[in-house]
Amino acid sequence: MITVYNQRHALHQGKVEMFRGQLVPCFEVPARADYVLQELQRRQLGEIRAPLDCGRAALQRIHSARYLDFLASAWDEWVALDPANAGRDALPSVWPVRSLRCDVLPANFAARMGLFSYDAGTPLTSGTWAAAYDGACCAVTAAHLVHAGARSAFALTRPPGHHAGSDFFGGYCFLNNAAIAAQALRDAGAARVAVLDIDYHHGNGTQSIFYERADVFFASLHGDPHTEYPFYLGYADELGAGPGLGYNLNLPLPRGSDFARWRAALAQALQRIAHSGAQALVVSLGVDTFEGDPISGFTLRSADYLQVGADLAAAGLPTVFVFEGGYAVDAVGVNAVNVLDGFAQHAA
Ligand code: Q9C
Ligand code: ZN
Repeated sequence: MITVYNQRHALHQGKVEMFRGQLVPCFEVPARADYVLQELQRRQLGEIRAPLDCGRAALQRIHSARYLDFLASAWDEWVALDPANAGRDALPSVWPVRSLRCDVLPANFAARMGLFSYDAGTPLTSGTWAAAYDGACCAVTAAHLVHAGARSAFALTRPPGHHAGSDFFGGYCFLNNAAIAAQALRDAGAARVAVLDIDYHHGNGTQSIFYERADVFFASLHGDPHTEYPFYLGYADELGAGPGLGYNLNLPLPRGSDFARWRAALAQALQRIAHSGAQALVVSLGVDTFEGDPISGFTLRSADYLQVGADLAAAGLPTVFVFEGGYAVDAVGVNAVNVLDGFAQHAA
């Protein structure tokens, strides 16, 4: 398993997120990726390399130009408002809901923060753009390695990506690394690609990006959005639309679900992926399904992740893994690497 590691991930270092009326310390911290890297090295799971510069064009296959322009200049605009902002994270606090306009690009910075986001839990920091850009390049580099014949590759980066849509950030995500990888595989010549999202939270960004497309099948296992973030997407009746009808699969599971129940849903998703005609697989690898995760509600144990990797390998597809959530920091390295190790041990 080759790992493409984002050496600049720690440039994105949020201080606080809004939670129940208070600013609380961020759950999505640089140590998460450090622990995964450490565990990869400890178990000598394979070569670790740096990403190639994929260029803004690869990002623009998924994200709108005005959103990328905003992200690239947001920090400078934030500091220009008040030099004291240099020591604070930027968080949105106003959003255009139903009946308000999304087509007008306001000059006001706070108004644009809201236009391009959907929650107040995703701080934008001085290094967010640099870290997210290099992370997207890790995903593209991993996709190219797999397209060139590698059985699998792992994009080890943060911030995560699966909640980010074509023109919005949220859920700790800015650029949708998994979607960018899937598109890179398509652009390299794979006729059909599947994205399997096993993070605890529904991958609303990825779903929305591919919802009307038949060339990218999206499947997600996640906490039931009736009770779990991101609440407003991820229900079982979302099947895709237009040409994409039948190419979206949501398998919401109740909070508290154990590995047996989760694994049965995984089998269902893999069966649908097998029937989708996908030539390659992108896995949004979140390990916030872990029993010890501080913000999630499933009860997977560390050893279960070896089995998850084995099940994914049995699908037999060239596979790009993209790191997403997982907030039990002490266990995130073992859990994520268990998936990769289980895969590597069972990959033909
Ligand atoms: N105080 C990912 O796993 N907020 N994003 C939860 C916790 C949002 C998770 C509230 C969770 C987003 C990539
Ligand atoms: Zn998550």
